[in-house]
Amino acid sequence: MERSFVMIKPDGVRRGLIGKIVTRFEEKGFKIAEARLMTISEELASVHYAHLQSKPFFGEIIEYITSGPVFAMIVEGHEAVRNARTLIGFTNPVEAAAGTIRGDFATIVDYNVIHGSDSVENAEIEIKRFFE
Ligand code: DAT
Ligand code: MG
Repeated sequence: MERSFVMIKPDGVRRGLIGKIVTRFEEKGFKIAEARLMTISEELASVHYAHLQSKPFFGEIIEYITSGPVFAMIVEGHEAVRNARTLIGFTNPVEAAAGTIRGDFATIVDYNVIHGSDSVENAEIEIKRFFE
């Protein structure tokens, strides 16, 4: 069964959305294989967002993702990576359809509530990074 790495970001945890978001994954048909509440170090954050290092908002996303606990999950299911991305919605909540997690729970790209791996290869890397 395919696996993806999903993480409810600090604003989602602060706003009390863990239950609602986990429910969406369960209702869609995913198995929650592992989950943990954790605080990300600046070092881990910089590795996770290394692909955005040259962006002007890099400093802000590091500050944001380390600002409080995140809820990290390994979700399992058929085409888990692509199905999770569909459930999560487009990066910018303005473009995310209603019914998606970002479409329903976020308004601004800086605080878009949740992360999901963008490829099977990256999912395995991120699972190792956050769970081993
Ligand atoms: P995604 O999270 O949909 O995979 P990404 O990997 O391109 O998108 O970017 C990672 C995160 O960085 C994204 O969830 C929110 C933040 N981000 C992306 N573009 C941004 C922008 N233009 N301004 C502020 N934050 C941004
Ligand atoms: Mg990404």
